[in-house]
Amino acid sequence: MNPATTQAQAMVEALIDGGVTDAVLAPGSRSAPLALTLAAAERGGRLRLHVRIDERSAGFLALGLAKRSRRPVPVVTTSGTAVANLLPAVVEASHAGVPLVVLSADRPPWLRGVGASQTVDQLKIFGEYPRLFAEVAVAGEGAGGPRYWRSLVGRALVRAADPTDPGPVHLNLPFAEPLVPDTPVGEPARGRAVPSSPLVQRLAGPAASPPLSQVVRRLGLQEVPARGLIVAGDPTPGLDPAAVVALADACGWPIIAEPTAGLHGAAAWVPAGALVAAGSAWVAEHAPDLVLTVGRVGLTRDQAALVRSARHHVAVDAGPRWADPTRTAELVVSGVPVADEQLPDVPQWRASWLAAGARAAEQVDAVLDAEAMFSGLHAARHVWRALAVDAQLFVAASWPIRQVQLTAQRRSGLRVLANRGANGIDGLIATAWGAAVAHAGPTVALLGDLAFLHDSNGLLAPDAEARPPLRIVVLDNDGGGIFSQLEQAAPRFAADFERVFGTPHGLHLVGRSRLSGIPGRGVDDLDTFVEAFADPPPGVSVLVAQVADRASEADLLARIRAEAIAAVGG
Ligand SMILES: Cc1ncc(C[n+]2csc(CCOP(=O)(O)OP(=O)(O)O)c2C)c(N)n1
Repeated sequence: MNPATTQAQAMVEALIDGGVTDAVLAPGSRSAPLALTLAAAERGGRLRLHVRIDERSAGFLALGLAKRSRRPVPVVTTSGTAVANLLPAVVEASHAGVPLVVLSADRPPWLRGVGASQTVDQLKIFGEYPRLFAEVAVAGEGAGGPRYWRSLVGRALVRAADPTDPGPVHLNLPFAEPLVPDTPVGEPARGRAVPSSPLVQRLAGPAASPPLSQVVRRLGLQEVPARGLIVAGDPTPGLDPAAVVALADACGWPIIAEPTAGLHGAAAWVPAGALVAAGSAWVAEHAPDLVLTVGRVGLTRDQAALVRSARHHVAVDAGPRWADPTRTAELVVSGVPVADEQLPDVPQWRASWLAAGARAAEQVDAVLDAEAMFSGLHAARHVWRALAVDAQLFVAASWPIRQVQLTAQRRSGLRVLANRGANGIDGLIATAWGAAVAHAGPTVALLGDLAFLHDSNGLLAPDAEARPPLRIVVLDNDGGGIFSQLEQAAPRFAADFERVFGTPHGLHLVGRSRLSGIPGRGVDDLDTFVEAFADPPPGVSVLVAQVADRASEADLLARIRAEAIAAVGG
């Protein structure tokens, strides 16, 4: 089967699974993979297909079908002005809140803007009218495959039919040749032409906290699984950490949390959770039956693998663009579920995760304590331990947040923030300054040296402006340390690594602070760091920790990982 037809089959299968009963089509060549698949589906009695010559009429026909049936109805066109002819129907669908699903075929990107026939700019061609627009990857090697297509179609259907804001959605589908298969297209069938996974569904409207029994029934389960796990990332608006703790405690589930989740004080919180997730053999033996992700997860690849390992995945997110980077969620709920029935009592499940976490955390401490060099991990561990309960920690979303995640111990208090929306290393001093002004206690910002330099103008404030109690701790490893932990650090890239990734600068950061009138101090060993950290000057100040070189830090991390995985039993 050619890739375009495989993709069309997976997408049509997902549409049918998502409740689509009718589809409208206008003829064309680029849309052939979808046209043939829809015709085969109709032959198999799986949907009704309606054909019109004029795309404008096709659009309105689909609108009428969707309006009356209150079900999403796809309209399929070829590329070029065929798509433009759908605008009136899309506008009406947007204003009237009708779930019209536009599937426009397109030429692949390499045939655009070069005078190829019937090729116009179709990206966001309907402007702000659709509730969701996606340019779909060209099918083929590395394009994501059935899981991606099913996830995307599932999202589009859920968004189109969102009870609080229904409306049109637009998927632009570049198809590369060959557009037709050698043999007649078979009818799409679950588990035959394409491997299937459950299609994502959304339960209830915004901010609703559903009963847990309702959630598990929707997954097709008879009872709440004892082997459940919560993986909590950066909280999206409206998510209450206390509700996560209540659910975990009621169900006896452990929690693996990213630092900004606000869950590091919970009894269910697994210390060094990211390292437990890295113990693949241990995780295979303890594969959860249900993973509940809360907010935006995605700090480590091991955590993503853990989410993928679960039999069922429910995402908790109140937003219209819910987080599901693994594209495995079967169900999206807007609020943290509330436990509402008698749950199985399996105390050893949570205990085994907590014990694995304790073993991993012990190794982290043992390796750091035995290490002579002063690293960012040592500094991050100390900052976490030493901050008062009313303090706030603002942490850069690159290596520093991972250093915190690896070394954090269970503790009370301490609000942890980061710019996790886009994980940029820009504007961090000014963001921390703003957060410090809005916070009643002291604030510490933990940044790398590149992040510090990126926003060194953030240190500038006119004389009359407030100086909040803000300590900016710079972990200075002279360049981007995170890159030493990624694939580009492999020896075969050594000739270019420092120039294009590491970007050392050799600058004196204390001097840079003083230039802006901000008191600064530099330290280069743990004891002096501890002593300086305990004694901040009033107002805004900078403490530069000259830590080990980037390669040594990466080596230290690798040793910690290996020791922790061995201790976990992975
Ligand atoms: C605005 C912006 N530019 C580039 C990046 C890509 N990036 C991610 S981490 C990083 C290096 C960060 O270096 P540093 O702040 O010194 O922290 P370290 O990794 O050494 O701890 C870069 C350039 C980004 N996230 N945001």
